[in-house]
Amino acid sequence: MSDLILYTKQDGVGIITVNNPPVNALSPGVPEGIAAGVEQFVADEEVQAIILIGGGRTFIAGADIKEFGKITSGKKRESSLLPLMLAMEDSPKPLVVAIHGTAFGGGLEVAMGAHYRVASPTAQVGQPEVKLGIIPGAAGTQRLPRLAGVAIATKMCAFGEPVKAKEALSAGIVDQIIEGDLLAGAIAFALDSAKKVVHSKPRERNDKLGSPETNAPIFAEARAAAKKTHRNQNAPLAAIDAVELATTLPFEEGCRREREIFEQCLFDTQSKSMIHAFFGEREVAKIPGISKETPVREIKRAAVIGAGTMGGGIAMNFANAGIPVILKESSADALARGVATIEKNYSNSVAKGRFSAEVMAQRMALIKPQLNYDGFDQVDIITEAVFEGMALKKEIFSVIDDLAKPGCILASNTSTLSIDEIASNTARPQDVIGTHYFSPANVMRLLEIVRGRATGDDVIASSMALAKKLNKVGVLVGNCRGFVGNRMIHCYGREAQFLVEEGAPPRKVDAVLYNWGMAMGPLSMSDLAGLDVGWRIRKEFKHLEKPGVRVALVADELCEMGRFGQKTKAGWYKYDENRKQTPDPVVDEAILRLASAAGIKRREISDQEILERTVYALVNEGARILEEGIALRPVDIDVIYLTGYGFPTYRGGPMFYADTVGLSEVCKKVCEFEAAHGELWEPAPLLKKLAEEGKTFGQWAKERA
Ligand code: 3H9
Repeated sequence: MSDLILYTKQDGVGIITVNNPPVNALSPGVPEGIAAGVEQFVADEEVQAIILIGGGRTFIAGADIKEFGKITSGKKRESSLLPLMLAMEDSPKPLVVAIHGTAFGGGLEVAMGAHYRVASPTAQVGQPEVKLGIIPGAAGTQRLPRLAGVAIATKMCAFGEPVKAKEALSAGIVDQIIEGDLLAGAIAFALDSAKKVVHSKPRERNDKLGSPETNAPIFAEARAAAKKTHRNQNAPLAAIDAVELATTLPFEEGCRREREIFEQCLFDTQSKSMIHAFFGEREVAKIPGISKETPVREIKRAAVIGAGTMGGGIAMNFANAGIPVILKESSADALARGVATIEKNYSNSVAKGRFSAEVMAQRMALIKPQLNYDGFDQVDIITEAVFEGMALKKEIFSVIDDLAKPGCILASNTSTLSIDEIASNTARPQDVIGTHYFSPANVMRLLEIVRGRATGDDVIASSMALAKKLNKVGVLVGNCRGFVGNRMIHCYGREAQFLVEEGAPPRKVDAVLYNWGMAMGPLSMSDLAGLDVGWRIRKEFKHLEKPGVRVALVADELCEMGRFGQKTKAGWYKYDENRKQTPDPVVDEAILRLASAAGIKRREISDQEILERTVYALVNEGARILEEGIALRPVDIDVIYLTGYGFPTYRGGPMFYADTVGLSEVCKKVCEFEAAHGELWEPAPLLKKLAEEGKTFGQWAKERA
C-alpha cells in the first residue's frame, strides 16, 4: 500500500483518502491505490460502506497533466482509469465520493464512477479538459450526460467551465451538499445508503439521455457557439461529438470511441501547445535566484498617479482586490473624466450580471480621487501611470521619493522607458520597479514586472505576489526599450506596416492574422490601443534611428492627420458610433502616396508571406531577447504573448510555435527575408545556432536550467 492513498475505518465505513498534494492529481499509483482500497473494503466484513475523499485542500483535480507528455513521446501508455470506475460501480457496498475543492477532469470522472456523491458547499466540479486541448478520456462524456442530462453535459464538456456545488446538486451530479464537516456528513450519508438494497450505477442510468429530436438542437447550438467562442480549436467540437456518441451508442462502445477521440486530441499540436501554456503560467512565477523565503512587503494601501485609461484601470485592479487606492490627477477635468470612466466600466459589469450594484459601491468607495499628494506618505505602493515621457516620469519620481514612507514600492507603468533612468531620480533605486499593465488594465491578465539594475529581490517578490493578488499573471522581465512584449510587438507591427506599403491591403493583413488565431489583426490592435501611443514613443526615440534603415511610414502619417484609432473614430480604418470598422479610402490614398514617394515597389502579397513576416519577426526578436537575458526563459515570452497580446493559446506562444514549425525552417525564412528586405531581418544568433544544431527553444531552456 503506497503513501499516496490512506486507508482508515470509522463507524463501519471504509475511508479511502487520496494523499497526493498539492491537488491530488491521478499520478501513477493513485488509481491503483484507490482500486486496492475498494477491493480491501469490499472484502472487509466490518465495512458497510466506502468513502473516497481527498486529503488536503481538494478532491482529485484531474489526471496528472505531466504524464501526458510521456504518452505523446511514446514513453508510457496511459493505464486506463476505466477499469477502476467499473470496479467502483460494481462494488456491492455503497461507494460515496466526498468532494471539496475541485473535482476536475479525471477527478470528476472518478467521482462519477461511484454510486453517490456528496460535496461541501464551496466545492466545484468540471470537465476542463478542452482548456488543455483534449476531451475527457475516462468516460466523462459518457457518464456526465447520464447524470446531468445532455444539455448540461454538452456545455460542461465543450466549454470546460466548472459548476458550483449548488448547481451540481440541481443538475444531479451530486446527491447532497454537506454543511460543516465533510467527512462526518459523508459517513452519515454512507451509513444511510447502506440501508438500501440497490445502489444504482451511473453507467446504467439512461433516462436522461434524451431523444434525437430533443438532442439535435442542443448539439447544433453548442457546435455553433464553439466555432464562435473557441475559434479554430478542435477539442470543443470533439467533446461535443463524444457526448453525442453517449446518446447513440451503448456505454462500453461510447467509452471506446471517447478514448479514441481523446488520443487524437492528445497527440495534436493544439493540445501540446495548451499544456505548455498551462504549465507556463505557473512556471513564470518561479524566478531563479529568488527563493520562496524572500520576504514579501505587505500591500495594504496603494496610490496611482494619472487617472487616464491606464491609471483608472490600475486603480480598479486595486479596488477589485479590496485594497484602498488613492487616484491622483493634476487637473479637475481629467480626474472627473477618469472617475466617470471607472464608474461606466463598473456599471457595465453590473449590467452584465458580473457582480451586484452593492459590490460596485464597495469598490468605488475604495477609490479616493484627489488632485494632491495627501496620504501618499501612508501607502505601500505608488504606481505612476502618466503618459510615456521620460522628463515627466523623472519629475514625478523625484516628488514621490520625497513623500513616500520607507519601504514603499515605487512602480512605473512605463511600457518602454528605462526603469533605471527613472530610478536614477530617486534616492532609493532598490524600491523602484516597472509594473507594465496592458490595456484595458482592469481586464488583461498580463503584468510585465520590470526589474531595474538596483531593484531589490524583496521588491520583485512583492510585485509578483501583488500580481497574483490582483488576479494577474506576473512575468519578470529585464530593462530595455519596450521590455519583452512591446519590443517584440514593435517588430510585428513594423512588418504589418511594411506589408501594407508593399501592397497588402490593411484588411488583408488583419484578416490573415485573425484567421490564424490572433484575437485581432495588428492594425486593428493599434487602432484599439491608440496610434498616438506608438507615435509618442517613436518621437521619444527618434534620435536612435539608424540612417538608411527602413522605417514604417503610414502610422505616423495617420497620427499627423489626427487619426489616433478608435478613440478618434479613425485610424487604419474608420469607425462608427458602435465601433464598427470599415476601410477608409483616405488611408488607401495615404498608403499609395507614401509608398510611391519612398519608391516602394507594390506587388501581390500572399497570405503565407503575411503570416511569416509578422510572426517570425516576433520569433527573431524573441530569440535576441533570450540571448540578452531580458526574458528569463522562452516560456516567459510565450506567457506574455498569450496573456497580453491575444496570441492563440492553441499555438502555445511565439517561441513554442516556432519550435513546432521547426527552427531550421523558421531560420531559413528569416534568412530569405534578410536577403529581400535587409538588415532588420538579420537572424538572431541564438535562432541560427539552434537551427544549425537541430534544437528547439524548449530544449535550449532545459539545458540551461
Ligand atoms: C484530465 O483529467 C483528463 C481526464 O479526462 C483523464 C484522461 C485519461 N496535473 O494551479 P495551481 C500543479 S486532464 C499535474 O497553482 P491553484 C500545478 O502545476 C486534467 N499538476 O493551484 C502547480 O504546480 P507547481 C483536468 C497539476 O490552487 C500546483 O499543482 N484537470 C495539476 O491556483 C498547484 O496548482 C485540470 O485541468 C494536474 N492536473 O489551482 C485541472 N493541476 O506548484 C488543472 C495542478 O509546481 N488544474 N497542478 O507550480 C487547475 O485548474 C488548478 O491547478 C486548480 C488549483 C484549480 C486545481
